[in-house]
Amino acid sequence: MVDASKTPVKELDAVVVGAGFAGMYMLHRLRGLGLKVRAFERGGGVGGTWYWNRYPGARCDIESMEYSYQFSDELQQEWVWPERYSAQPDILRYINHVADRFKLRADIQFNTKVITAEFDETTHFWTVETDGGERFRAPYFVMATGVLSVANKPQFKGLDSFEGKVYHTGDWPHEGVDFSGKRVAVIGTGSSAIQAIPHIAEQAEHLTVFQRTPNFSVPAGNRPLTEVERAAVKADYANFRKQNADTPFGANFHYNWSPALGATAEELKKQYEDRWGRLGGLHFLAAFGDLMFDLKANATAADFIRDKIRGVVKDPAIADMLTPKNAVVGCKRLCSDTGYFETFNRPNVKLVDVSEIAIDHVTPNGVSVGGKEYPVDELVFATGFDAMTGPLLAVDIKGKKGLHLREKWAAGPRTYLGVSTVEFPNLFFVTGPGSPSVLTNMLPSIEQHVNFIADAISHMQKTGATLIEPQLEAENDWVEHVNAVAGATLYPQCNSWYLGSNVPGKPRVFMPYLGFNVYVKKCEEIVAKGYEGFQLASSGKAQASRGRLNVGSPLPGGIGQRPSKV
Ligand code: N01
Repeated sequence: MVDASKTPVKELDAVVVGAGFAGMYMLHRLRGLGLKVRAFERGGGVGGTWYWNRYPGARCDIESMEYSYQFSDELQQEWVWPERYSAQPDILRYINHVADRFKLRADIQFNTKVITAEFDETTHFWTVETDGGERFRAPYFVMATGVLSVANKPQFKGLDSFEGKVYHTGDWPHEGVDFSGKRVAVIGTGSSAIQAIPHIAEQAEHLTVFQRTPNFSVPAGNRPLTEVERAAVKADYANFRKQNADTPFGANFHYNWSPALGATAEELKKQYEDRWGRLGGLHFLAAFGDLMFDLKANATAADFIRDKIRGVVKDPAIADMLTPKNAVVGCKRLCSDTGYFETFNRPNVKLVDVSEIAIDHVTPNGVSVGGKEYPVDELVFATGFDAMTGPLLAVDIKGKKGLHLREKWAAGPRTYLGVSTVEFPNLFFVTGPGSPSVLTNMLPSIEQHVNFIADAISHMQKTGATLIEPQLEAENDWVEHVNAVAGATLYPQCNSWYLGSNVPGKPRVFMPYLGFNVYVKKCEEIVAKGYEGFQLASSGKAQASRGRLNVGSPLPGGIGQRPSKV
């Protein structure tokens, strides 16, 4: 083990953690400001989510022509997306192309984890330390670590005794996995499982799926893109992007804003059938304007999907197990599939309900539920992630007066705009908790955040400021606003990872902000008012913020807690 305190500290202008879509664009923008930047990436290559999630069937649920960078028109004009929804290898190919085209690799240090970061109140510099024992010092520190990059892997009793191989969808072997002739188990039925299960079922001798909660899923409607379709978007890409940006999800979901409540049976059927058959996937949630606001409206969508499941799955008992009861469509992320429900008609697939009786342990040769052992050769965890806060708290970040970020956020994350947090000056999050991020097309969200951060840094350089930190009042107001917006919808009503409820012991807090277009406008207003809600100061002349956290005692509640006043 290298003693980091003895290694010389290398000087940089900015440290970026992560080299996925967010980290790469951050690096590009900061280099454009003339800064000496280094991005640290724990993986051996670029791509983040798309580097790690190589499970069979991994595919994006946002359309390819939208799930791509827009900062370079040459890039968006020259790139050719083969399919309507891109498969993981195509996205990884794209992001590697971007790394080469903009010569980003020279400033990315791969196979390197940042493990600690500490702010110096005198110099206004951050010092970060890597797992290789290197130390770097820089005035700006950006966490571009993604929102779904820390795996949630339940530690079932006996797991270590399992004699076969164990995989997690979010950390899939690069060489792929051949399940031929194997008895495979998949634990979980979220988006990752729903994409992987049809592929594994085709290859494996036998597949057992352990389902704790059935999920709503809509056929993606994936198909090759035609040259005519690509050309139509490229003919006016800027306008296409602008129109999509002016929506709550930052995506072209063909919104129909009229309410489901009051619609005739024919109108309901027409919208839902069109979105089930032609538009597919997440377009389903944009069928009516009140689906995420009114339980009765939502029930019309839920009933439609339930009928579809019963129509597809031949065995009524299995269809019933796969049908979400008393559940709100979209409350958990709506899944997008290709042949998921059909897979349960296969003779080599078994569905095991673990909602009432949980998996009690793993044996050397199988999975045991309620005393019954299901024999298995290989085990796939499709059990999701410690979302949003997990990747940020994986680094031990120490702000003013030695306050640890995980201490400050013990009762849930608190941020201003999802970009920054009081007591941690010059630290920026890309798509942090309190930002629209996971409820949007991630690419425009990432670009908007990166631009906001790069512009703030540019502003600091022009004005001579060496410190930027949100004011406590602004942060408190933002947390309250995020809560108020979420509280007016159906989103906080279920046990989703948006609320952290998939990770035992995690504070139940609704983390994302709802409304991409509103958020962007708010950010623009804040900038126009001279970074309203932030304090900017020069080294040695830092103003006291308008309030002060009680260091060491976490605030009672974070983003997603019910507001005390609305
Ligand atoms: O993870 P999840 P994911 N015993 O948390 C179950 C994005 N994504 O990796 O619902 C038994 O959704 C858990 O059960 P329950 C997308 O944003 C996008 O699938 O908690 N089961 C659930 O069924 C997505 O939402 C794409 O009761 C256990 C599953 O594991 C996000 O990533 C593709 C368990 C986890 O589902 C995460 O999706 C893939 C236990 N102890 C992912 N613990 C696309 O773009 C957990 N589970 C299409």
